[in-house]
Amino acid sequence: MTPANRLILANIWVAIVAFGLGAMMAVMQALARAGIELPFGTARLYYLSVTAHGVLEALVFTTFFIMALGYVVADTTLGRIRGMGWAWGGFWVAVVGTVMTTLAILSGTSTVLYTFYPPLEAHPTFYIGATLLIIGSWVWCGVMIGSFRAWRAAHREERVPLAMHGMLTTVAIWILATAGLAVEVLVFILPWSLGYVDRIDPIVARTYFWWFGHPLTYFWLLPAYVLWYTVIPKIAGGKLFSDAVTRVVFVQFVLFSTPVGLHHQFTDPGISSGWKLVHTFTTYAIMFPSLVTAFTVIASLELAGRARGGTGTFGWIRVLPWGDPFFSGVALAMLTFALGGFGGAINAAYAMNAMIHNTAWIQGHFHLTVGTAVALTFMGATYWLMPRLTGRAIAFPRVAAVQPWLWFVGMQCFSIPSHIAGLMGMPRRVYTGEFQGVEAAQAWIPLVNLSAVGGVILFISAMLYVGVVVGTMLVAPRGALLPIEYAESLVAVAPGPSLWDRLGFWSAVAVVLIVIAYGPPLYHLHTMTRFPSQGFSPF
Ligand code: HAS
Ligand code: CU
Repeated sequence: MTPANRLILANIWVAIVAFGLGAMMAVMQALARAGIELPFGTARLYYLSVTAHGVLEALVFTTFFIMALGYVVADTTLGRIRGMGWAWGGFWVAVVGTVMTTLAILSGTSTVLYTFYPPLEAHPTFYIGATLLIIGSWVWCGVMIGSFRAWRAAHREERVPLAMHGMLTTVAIWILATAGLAVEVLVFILPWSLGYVDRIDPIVARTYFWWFGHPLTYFWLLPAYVLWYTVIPKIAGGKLFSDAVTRVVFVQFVLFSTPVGLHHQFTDPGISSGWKLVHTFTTYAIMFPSLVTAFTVIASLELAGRARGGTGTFGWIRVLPWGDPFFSGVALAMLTFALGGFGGAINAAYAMNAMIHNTAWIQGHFHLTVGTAVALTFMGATYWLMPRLTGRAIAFPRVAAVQPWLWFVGMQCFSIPSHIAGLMGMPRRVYTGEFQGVEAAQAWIPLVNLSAVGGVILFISAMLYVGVVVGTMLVAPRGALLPIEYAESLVAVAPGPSLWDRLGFWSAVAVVLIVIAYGPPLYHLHTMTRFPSQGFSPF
């Protein structure tokens, strides 16, 4: 095995272990919510489990998988990864951080959910561990940029390969996003958690959190988009519709996804409605590149379907390689994202947000987006990567072929009732099966039960995924390595670098936009009379 593949697999393994543990937590939650008596069915364990699930899936699984994908793309498009020593160093720092945070959660001292909003207070090791995970990911950013710069020095006249362009925009978004998190954790949370100051300002902390938290969702999404644009057309037997459009789309994500975050705080006091409106505009702007993506990926799939002999208005869809778990995983992820994106447009509207904020709708929304558009793409990508990294064919191919469909069915079963229950007023993050017999809540119960059925289907799908991957490593014989190939563009690619390749420049523009979007509301918050709070650890 090549040194690069060893590094990539190490990252994938951490991702999969986190995913499997997180999935076990999730099924307990779904059953507890459905009122099924479990020996561990106490509020204390419920919230501990929600915290572990959110952190392991949304922060650990995603980050390690994205680092792995980044290395795959750098290695295959640039020819090599520069700074392998750094890459391993960053990996171990991130692993140590993950273990620290996970142990802090499992010890019951850090039940603060994945958003860790103060004044909920965790054990300091929770925050220190999370900081190490982020530092590890910054090293990954450095290795990605270093590998690119070394390649650029030798290829001055060439355009950066498209998949790498997408990955570099992901890196740019991550650096810009984590700057907000660094302020929140280093300036506010750590001194408070370590006892140097005894109070913390919840709104100020949340505002820095969402500076990070919103672009975080695009840090998750863009690596999935890299696969949708640059690999899936190839797998489906066609071409990417347009390389040029794709480059512009990725740059738009850098510009529009970073000066946004207040749409998570529409109901928070201390931030003026004018600045909330500014963030509403940027939120709608960020839908634009996804709408272009919808057009481009469907056009690319149609090209593939027609190349495979499909005819008629919809005949090309039927002939696509639905039996290939990478393809079906991604296609089902895309279909689910169409629904999740529609919900996002509702969240983003100030008035409609008031109906769904802090309701079960939100968990419905993000399980369609990060939980399926992203996670199901990554699961499918694992089936694509394993034979290409290890030379082993996927074990249990029939199980692998069914697994994405189960995820899709389970997720619709989980998320659609959550959306409906949210519209009916059911709060998110509330632990109770019967809602203390409250009259208005009785109508939610069948929906919660249906969600729990979805949760069980998702759990089965998750275990099949882990089973196939572990089985592949244990029982599948080693053969020749399959190549990692990227799709060609239908529209010819312009030869030399253009303005759209100048990611340093676009990142600088994004910094200006962040200063405009966050400078005045933060200045206002910091200069108002503040009422900081002491910490709370309810469990
Ligand atoms: Fe969101 C809350 C608005 C996208 C994740 N979001 C969340 C939270 C998470 C999250 C985790 O404005 C909860 C945070 C918490 O715990 O409090 N979201 C949006 C908008 C979009 C959006 C406007 N969200 C995402 C993505 C996420 C994600 C992506 C993760 C990866 N979201 C919000 C708002 C809130 C929010 C408010 C706060 C709510 C509140 O009150 O708390 C847009 O980016 C969506 C654009 C997407 C589209 C869909 C394009 C469709 C495509 C597929 C086409 C292909 C097809 C395949 C159909 C316009 C690209 C065809 C297949 C064949 C085989 C032919
Ligand atoms: Cu957001």
